[in-house]
Amino acid sequence: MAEDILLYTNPMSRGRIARWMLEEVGQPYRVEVLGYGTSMKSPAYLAVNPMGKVPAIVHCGAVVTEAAAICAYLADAFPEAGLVPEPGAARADYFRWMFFAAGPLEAAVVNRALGVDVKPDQTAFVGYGSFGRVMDALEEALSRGDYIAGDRFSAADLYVGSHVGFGLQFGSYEKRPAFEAYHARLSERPAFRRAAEADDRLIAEAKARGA
Ligand SMILES: N[C@@H](CCC(=O)N[C@@H](CS)C(=O)NCC(=O)O)C(=O)O
Repeated sequence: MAEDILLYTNPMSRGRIARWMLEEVGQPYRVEVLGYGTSMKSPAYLAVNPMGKVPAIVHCGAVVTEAAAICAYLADAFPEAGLVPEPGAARADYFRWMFFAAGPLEAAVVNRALGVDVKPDQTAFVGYGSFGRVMDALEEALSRGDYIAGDRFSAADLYVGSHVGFGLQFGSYEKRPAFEAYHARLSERPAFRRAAEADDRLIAEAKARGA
């Protein structure tokens, strides 16, 4: 059966993660680019994602929102792409670090960028504890091998690696050698390059139109 996948995105967004994942699974997909504050908040799109945020995908009628969920969903939907480790230690790390990145890691980085100050006596209550502890845990996990879950690239690398890449690009992560080496390794992937080129092309076209 021909797969029917639609990606709602904006080239300057976490939609870049979903596009990279689609390129990794190698299935054809269509793209609908949404504008911030405009089509992203239209009634038609709010019916897809009531958050009015990108990315979202629709696969054979099923809606998936949340970049991490999109990665996990596509990895499961297309097992032939080999992006989910077999059950066991690598699968445990796959779930562990994907959820870590979607929860504590993202919250710690965003809160820090927004100047939210977590006092030492509040760290037990805050899910990420402290920014420093999150960064140290991530660095330790990335120092164990080339990939975060077992000895092969998986959707967990794609998701965690996207956060590391954004963090290094926007200066919200320290340039620790383990982060830089990991990002350099992942960005050599042909699917990453294809996705980045497609999104960068959209950005250049919008710029040329004066949008
Ligand atoms: N938790 C969501 C976050 C999605 C998100 O915040 N997307 C931003 C772009 S990176 C967005 O659509 N912002 C538009 C808005 O909130 O109006 C995910 O991981 O997919």
